[in-house]
Order: sequence, then C-alpha cells, then structure tokens
Amino acid sequence: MTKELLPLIKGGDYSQLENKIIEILSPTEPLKVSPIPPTVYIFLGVNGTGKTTTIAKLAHRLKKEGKESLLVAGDTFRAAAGEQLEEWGRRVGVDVIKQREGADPAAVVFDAISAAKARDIPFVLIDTAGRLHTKVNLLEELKKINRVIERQIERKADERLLVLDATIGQNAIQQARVFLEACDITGIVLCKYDGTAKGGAIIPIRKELGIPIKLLGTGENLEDLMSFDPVTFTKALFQQ
Ligand SMILES: Nc1nc2c(ncn2[C@@H]2O[C@H](COP(=O)(O)OP(=O)(O)OP(=O)(O)O)[C@@H](O)[C@H]2O)c(=O)[nH]1
Ligand SMILES: [Mg+2]
Repeated sequence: MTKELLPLIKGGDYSQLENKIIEILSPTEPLKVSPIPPTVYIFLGVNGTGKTTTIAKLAHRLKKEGKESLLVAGDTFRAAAGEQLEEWGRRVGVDVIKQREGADPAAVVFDAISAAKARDIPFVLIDTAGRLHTKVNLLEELKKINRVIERQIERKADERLLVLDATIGQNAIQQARVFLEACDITGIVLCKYDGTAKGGAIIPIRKELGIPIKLLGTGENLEDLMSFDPVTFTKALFQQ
C-alpha cells in the first residue's frame, strides 16, 4: 500500500480511502485502435497469468462487434502453446498464424502482420511465451519482437499489455517495472479476478508507474472479459 493511503487505513476512514483509490485508478482508457490498420496488440507476462485465454476472449469480443482478428502464436517456446492458440482460434472462428516449435517468434510476428495487411484484417493479437521478469535473454527476445512490429507498422504495437494474475502480491510492481522497461507497457489486464483475490496490487502499479488497467479476466470462458471500471473495482476491494 502506498504511503499516502496508510494514514487513511490507520484512521479507519474508509470512505475517504475508497475515494482516493478510485481517483488513483481513474480515468479509464479503452484499448487504442489505430486509424492505420492493422491495429496490433501484444500480450506479455510471466507464466500462466492468462495471456492466451485473454487473446481468445478479446478475439471473441471483436468478432461479436463485427471485427476480424488474426491470432499470432508468438509462443514458440512451449510445445503445446501453438496448438492451444489454434484450438481457441477454431472456437472463436478466427485464423491463427503459427510456425513450428522453436521458430523465432519475431519471424512469426513478421509473417502475421504481413498476412493481416495482405488480407485486410483489422486486428492482430500477438501471444508471447510466459517469461520470468528476471530472465534477461527472454526480455531481449521481447524487445526484438517489438522492434519487428515497429518496423512493419511504423509505430509501436498499439497496445502492449501486461497480463497479471489477480492473486499477485508484493511482486506485482517489480514485475510491472521490468516489463515497462523492456516493452513500454501501455496497459494491464488483470486475470483470475473471479477467484477470491481482489487484485489490490494494481493500485501501486497505476499510482507509481502510471500504467492504466484496461481489462479484467473473470473466468475461463470466452465471455469472461470485462472492461475495467475503477468504481466497481474499488467497491469490491472493501467488500467482505
Ligand atoms: N478463473 C480464471 N481462470 C483463468 C482466467 N484467465 C485464464 N485462466 C486460466 O488460467 C490458466 C492459464 O491461462 P493461459 O491463458 O494459458 O495463461 P498464459 O499466460 O497464456 O500461460 P503461459 O503461456 O503458460 O505463460 C488456464 O487454465 C486458464 O483457463 C480468468 O480470468 N479466470
Ligand atoms: Mg500462453
């Protein structure tokens, strides 16, 4: 908890504390859409936070809005990762660009953006391998992927989303710092918000690093994705 909030907690002034937290978490920002297609989103984070599932949910949401997307299996590291994304692609009804296991993820991304341009697909959603924020070589790989994107669309990926698990504790800000440094994160997706964890760890991330929270993952199914609302989120923090 940040220094500013401590006296409010100690004093038991919860309504003021609630307002202060809402203020910290506001304003909300929707996902950016580029006027020059394709709009490119890349999903990053440590292992098992919900990156691949979130991509499927977002593709599903876009499809319901009548917008096509292309999924990119940028996780060439884990054997089953590409198949997992392909399976989601089948369920959502969108195409997946994938190469063999062990391929250079930057090359997969290059192919995918070229394909999206050629086929006029407005959204490209890039999955990446889960990586510990302490592994320098893996962070270097992310930088390379981002350079390829930047060369191909002549701007950075429109959203560089750090996917966090709501159960994350003290470690959250450190993780966010490292990914911010490596990829200039533009937003947070907080997954597994349907469990008991309330995700309070995102407060210092927003306050100290200024990274907005954009989406909440609320389950394992395609419909389980919500836009972030600071008031609802904060009120839930104070409920038993
Ligand atoms: N309850 C719940 N489970 C989720 C949510 N998002 C993802 N999961 C589950 O969490 C597990 C990991 O999700 P993935 O999407 O594979 O996570 P990932 O970040 O791609 O994992 P790696 O590729 O291994 O780094 C799966 O069992 C998902 O079903 C969520 O919002 N709520
Ligand atoms: Mg994954």
